[in-house]
Order: sequence, then structure tokens, then C-alpha cells
Amino acid sequence: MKATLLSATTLLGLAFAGSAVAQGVDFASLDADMNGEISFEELQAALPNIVEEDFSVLDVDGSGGLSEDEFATLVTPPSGGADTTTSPQ
Ligand SMILES: [Ca+2]
Ligand SMILES: [Ca+2]
Repeated sequence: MKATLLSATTLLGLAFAGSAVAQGVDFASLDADMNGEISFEELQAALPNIVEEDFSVLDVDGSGGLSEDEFATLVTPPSGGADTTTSPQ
């Protein structure tokens, strides 16, 4: 099964979220209950502007939480990388 394609709108949202994540939020700190996945509520605690639509796109396997791999999608720009507005620290 192919993963849901990211819409342009979603990409804009993720770019915003990604910049917030880049400000020092990591997987371990987001996973408040340490169950190995980041729930929508856990993600929303760090990214108040994230919407369930974005979350469901990130949750590729539909488990209801983001694994580390799925979370990596949030912090790593999708293929292409033409938009390099985030400068390396
Ligand atoms: Ca969790
Ligand atoms: Ca998942």
C-alpha cells in the first residue's frame, strides 16, 4: 500500500511544524507516556497548531501514534529538499 500523498497544503503545515520541532523538540521529550509512539495529544502539546489531518498523514500505518520513523518524517523534509529555509545549526 502506498502512503498517502502529502498535499501541498499539508506540506505547508508540516513545514511549519518542522520548524517548531527544529527548535529543540525531540521524539523522547514528546512521548510523554513513553509508550514508544507520539499520540496526537502529545504532538499537540508541542505543536498547538497541528491538526488531526496533518497527524493522520504522518501516521502512515494508522496506528494512532507516531513511531520514531513516522516522527522523522516531520523533522526531515520530504524528498526534493528544494526548500532549504532551515539553516543547519
Ligand atoms: Ca506516547
Ligand atoms: Ca503510526
